[in-house]
Amino acid sequence: MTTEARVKEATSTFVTDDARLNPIAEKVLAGERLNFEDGVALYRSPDILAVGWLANYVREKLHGDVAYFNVNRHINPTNVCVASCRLCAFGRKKGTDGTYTMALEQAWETAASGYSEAVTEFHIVGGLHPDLPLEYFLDLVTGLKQRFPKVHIKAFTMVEVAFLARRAKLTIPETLRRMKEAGVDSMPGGGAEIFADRVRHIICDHKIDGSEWLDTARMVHQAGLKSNATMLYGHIENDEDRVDHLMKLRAVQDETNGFQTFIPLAFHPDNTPLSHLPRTTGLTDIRQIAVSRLVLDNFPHIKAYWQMMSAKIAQISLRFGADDIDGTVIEEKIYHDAGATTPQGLRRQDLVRLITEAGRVPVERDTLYRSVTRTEDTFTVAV
Ligand code: V47
Repeated sequence: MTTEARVKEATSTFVTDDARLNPIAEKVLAGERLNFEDGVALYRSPDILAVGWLANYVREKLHGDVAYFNVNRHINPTNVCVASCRLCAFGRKKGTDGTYTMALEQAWETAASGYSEAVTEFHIVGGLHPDLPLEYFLDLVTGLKQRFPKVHIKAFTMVEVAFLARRAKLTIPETLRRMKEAGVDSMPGGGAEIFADRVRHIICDHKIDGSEWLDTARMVHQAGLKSNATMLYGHIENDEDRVDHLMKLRAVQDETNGFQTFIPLAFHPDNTPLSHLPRTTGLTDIRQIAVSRLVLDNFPHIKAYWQMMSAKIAQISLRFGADDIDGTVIEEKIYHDAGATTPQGLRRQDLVRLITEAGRVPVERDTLYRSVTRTEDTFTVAV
C-alpha cells in the first residue's frame, strides 16, 4: 500500500468522541510534529482508546509487528549515595544500616551469576558514593570486558557521569573518554526524573538539574555513545511538566540523534519519603506510553519496562505505542527497594510468551537493536 493510501485509510478509520483529538489525529496521520498544547490535550483526553490508536499507528509505521526484548543483567555496585532524593528507596547515606559496596571481585562474580542464558548486556548503575573514585568504576568495567568480551556494557547515568567527573576534577568529555576506553559501550537513561525545577527541587534536590542532565546527554552523544532517556512520572508533577520534559528531550534528539529509547518510569512510593502518594494506575501507565510515542517523533524506540509497570501492563502497552519491553533483568534492586511486587527477573521464554500473546513478533536484540541469534549457551549479533 502506498503511504498516501495508508494515510487515507487510517484517516477514515480514526473515530473519537473527543473533538480535541481530531486536529491532533490529522497531524499524526500526516506525519507532522505535535506541539505543547497537543501534548497536554493527549494527557487530558478521556478517550484513551483513541489516543492509543494513534500511538499504535505510529508504532506500527516504525516497527510493524516487531517487539524487542533483550537478555540482560543489572549490576548495582553500591547503594551508598550522597544525594538524599525523596523519590528513592535504594540510596543510603554512608555508615547507615543496609548499605553495601561491592569489592571489584564481588561485582565480577555477580556479573557471572545468571550468565547461563548468555547475557548480551550488563546494565550498571548505582549510588553517588562519596569515596569511590572514578578508577574503581573504570576498573570494574575493564574487568568485566576482560571476563565477558562479548557483553555490551551499558553503564552510568548522566548523574553518575557528572558526579564522577566533578570528583575526579576532570571535564565531562575527558571522563567519557576514559569510560569509553575502559569498555563502556552506551549509557542508560536514568536520573532524568522530571526536568522542571519546581518538581526537581522537591523530589531530587541534590541531583544535577535538568539542563545539566541534558547537557551531559549532549556530550555523551558527541563522544559517540548512544544513550537512553527516562522520565519519572506519577508523583507531584502535572501534565505540563510531563510535556515540557518530553519536548526538552525531543529538542536534544533533534541536535544529536543519540537517544535510542525512551523509558517512562512510574513512581513507586513505598519506603521513600513520598510514601503517602498513591501508586500510578494501569490507565496512567498506558497513557504515558502512548503520549510518549506521539510526542517523541524522533525517538526510534519506546520501552514499556515490565519490571516497573508489571508484565501485564507492559504486554498491553505493545498495542499502545511501545515496541520494547526491556529484558530478563536478573536482580532488579531499585524498584524492589521501593515496594515493586514484580519478580526480580524473567526468563527469555517468559518474555517471548508475553510478546507473542500480544500478537507481536518477538525479536531478541542487543543493546544497539541488532538482532541476536542464539544457540544453546551462546549468541551471535547481526551486523
Ligand atoms: O534514575 C528511582 C528511577 C531510575 C524510584 O536505560 C524510581 O534501558 C520509581 O533508569 N520509583 C533507574 N522509579 C532505572 C532506569 C532504567 C531502568 C530500565 C532501563 C533503563 C535503560 C533505565 O529509576 C532512576 C529513577 O528515575 N527510580 N527510585 C522509585 N522509588
